[in-house]
Amino acid sequence: MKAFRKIFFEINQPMKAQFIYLLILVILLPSYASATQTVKRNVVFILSDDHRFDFMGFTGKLPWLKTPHMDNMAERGVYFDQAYVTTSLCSPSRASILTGLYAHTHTIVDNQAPNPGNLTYFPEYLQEAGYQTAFFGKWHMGDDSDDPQPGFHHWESFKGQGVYTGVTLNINGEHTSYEDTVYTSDLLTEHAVEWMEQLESDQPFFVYLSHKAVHSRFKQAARHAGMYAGVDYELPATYSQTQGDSYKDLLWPEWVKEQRHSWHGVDYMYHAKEAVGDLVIDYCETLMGVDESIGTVMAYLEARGIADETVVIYMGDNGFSWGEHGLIDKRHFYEESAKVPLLVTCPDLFEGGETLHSLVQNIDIAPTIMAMAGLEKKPEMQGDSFLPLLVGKEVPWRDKVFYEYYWEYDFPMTPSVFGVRTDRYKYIRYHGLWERNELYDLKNDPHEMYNLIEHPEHQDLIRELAGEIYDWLESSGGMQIPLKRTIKHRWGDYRHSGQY
Ligand SMILES: [Ca+2]
Repeated sequence: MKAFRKIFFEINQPMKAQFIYLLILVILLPSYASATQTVKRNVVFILSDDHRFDFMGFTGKLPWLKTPHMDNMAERGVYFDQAYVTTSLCSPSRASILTGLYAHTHTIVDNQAPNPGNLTYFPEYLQEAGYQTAFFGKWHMGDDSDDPQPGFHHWESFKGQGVYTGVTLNINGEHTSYEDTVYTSDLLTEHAVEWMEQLESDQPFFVYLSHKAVHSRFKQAARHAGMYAGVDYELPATYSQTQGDSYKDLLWPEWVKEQRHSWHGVDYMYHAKEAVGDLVIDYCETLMGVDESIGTVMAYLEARGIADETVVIYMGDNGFSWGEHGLIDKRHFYEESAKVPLLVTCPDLFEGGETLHSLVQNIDIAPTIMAMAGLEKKPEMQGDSFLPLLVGKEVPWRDKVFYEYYWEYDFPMTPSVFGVRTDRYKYIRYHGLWERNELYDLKNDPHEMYNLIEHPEHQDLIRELAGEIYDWLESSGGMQIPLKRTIKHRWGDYRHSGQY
């Protein structure tokens, strides 16, 4: 001690200050470290294609629908009943999930738009943090390629939309074709489990299990064929208004009437004369394969003893209309198109059985999974981590979500759309055609039946919401309408087939 005192008093003043600072740091460091130390959670992210938000057993929307494993997730975890995509279309939404960016920022604004080559996918940050990462299934984002993508140690994918049976997988650069008897949802799940099984136990892992299901043309696993035979699909409240002229009194835009008889309308769905109810049954039987995939993953995690500590997220890439407004499919900004299922479980982190009403979006997935790994989101990311909401922390959160969809050459019946949705109102603004816009009061009109766009008492609100759309676009580099080079015959347009 004497020697220490001697040295301490003999050193000069600046050195003394430094010494004291270091001493304080040494004393404080252990407690600081334990306060900020975050467990690197294992994360399994299961993404389905075109699964709308309310077609799950526990929502009660369809009394005959069975999704026992989604129901189980809702019981074990949190169900977000206000989860939206920022663009309701496969490629833009997938790019937003992977980057945390809006479509006008990442620029993959439709299913044809090329990858700009300058995007960073959040699993790349997980790799840097020591994670083992793997991708299984549908990529379908920026170019029609099945090549391995950055961010994944293990890769299994197929080109474009993929197929339900007899798939050819690019597995880490090598192609393997499977028999027609092999159902793609099962195969991808099996491979994801096999990959988790071979990992060293001390490596944190991230699995991105990305189903082809339930995209059209729907094809159920053989074991699920006929399970809903004979059930009744109750047509939605807004199904019939464009059969005649009653939509005019409700102030619906004309494009909605026009689209009724098209690839994406109930009177000429996929250019065939089919009944909505029959397709809904195929869709729901196909969904059963996704539900069982969740069940298989959960059973594996249970068997390994890590079900409570692992974060499992189930989400859809966009919603789907089944007859609402006389439409099928997605792209537009009505609820069933823009809203997606979102379920999260991790019993070690938060209790189950809760429904959260916060407005969350696909751009929040990257920051949230990074937070699960103990990482801060990157400053350029436009979404936010909803981890604090899951664990019940009071944090400032957005009170509105924005929406964009850019007109596609292949499906010209849906116009470009910009929109904003608050907890009560939705304003939809069309771009590039002679058309009225829309305002809905979702509290009093959950089916989006009564367009309030002309109501005098709502003009101030409409004007304010229009301003907020422009504030959002201006502040995020979205004031240019993206134009992509497209020289081909239109794919989904029977009126102008064979024309450039
Ligand atoms: Ca999709």
